[in-house]
Order: sequence, then structure tokens, then C-alpha cells
Amino acid sequence: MEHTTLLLIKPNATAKNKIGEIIKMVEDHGFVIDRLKIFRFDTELGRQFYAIHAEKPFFSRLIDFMTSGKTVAVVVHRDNAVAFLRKLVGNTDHTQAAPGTIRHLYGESITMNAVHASDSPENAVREIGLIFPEESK
Ligand code: FUP
Repeated sequence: MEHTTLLLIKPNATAKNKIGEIIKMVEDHGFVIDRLKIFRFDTELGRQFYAIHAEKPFFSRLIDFMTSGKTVAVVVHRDNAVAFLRKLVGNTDHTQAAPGTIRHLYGESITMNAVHASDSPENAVREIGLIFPEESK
């Protein structure tokens, strides 16, 4: 079934000028781009976006990283978009990510792992609403 998901290109990847290469990989795998923007997370939005991890030991490191530079948010659709994008993104730990995945290519650590992809259609709706509040009203 066709549905929509969210890709974030995180600050370590934007700082290394990999925005175009990552978007090309996503388009080449059959995703259609519906919305796109470049912005910088503030602490409040970062805490909301990653609220599920608020009690984790890595939370403050994650928020510091996500607010450290520019992020590109890309809303995409194709059939089975959530699972397909998660597969293309690869394991959270880039050293465990399969060759050819975005994190294998551009991940630098578990925190600086280049990209985010929503893990369910419901979370995609929640995350897109946070990043694109005007369009989601
Ligand atoms: P993923 O779904 O692959 O993005 O990974 P998780 O939901 O498990 O983790 C969310 C984010 O927390 C990751 F992108 C990076 C960060 N994280 C850490 O910084 N350290 C950890 O040990 C685990 C996750």
C-alpha cells in the first residue's frame, strides 16, 4: 500500500555536503518527494521530536547533535514507504549497517548517523506534523 514517511538528513551529513547524494539515493529507489525544507532544530523541537527517548542516557547528546547544524526534512511517498525507507537507511549503528545503505555510507557514530526515517506510518504523521506544522493544520 502506498503511504508517506519522513526522512531527516541530519547535521553531520548536511555539514559534509551530502544532501544531494542522499536525496538522489531516495529518488532512485522509487520515492516521490512531496515536501522539503532546510532548517535548524531548536532544543524545544528536538525534545518533542525525540520525546520517546527522553529518559535514555544518550538523550542530551542526541539533542546537542540535532541542534548543532542544519537538517533537511523530506516528506516522501511510495508503496510500503516506511519499511522500504528504513531498509535503505540501514542499522542505527553505521558499523552494523549493510553495504549500500545510507548509514553505511554516511554514518559516523550511533548519534551522528546521517539520517532519520520514521518507524511507523503513525509516527510519520506525528513527526511530519511537528516539522511542517503549518501544512498539517
Ligand atoms: P533509529 O530508529 O534507527 O533512528 O534509532 P533509535 O530510534 O533506536 O534511536 C533514535 C536516535 O537516538 C538515533 F538516531 C541516534 C540516537 N541514539 C544514540 O545517540 N545512542 C544510542 O545508543 C542509541 C540511539
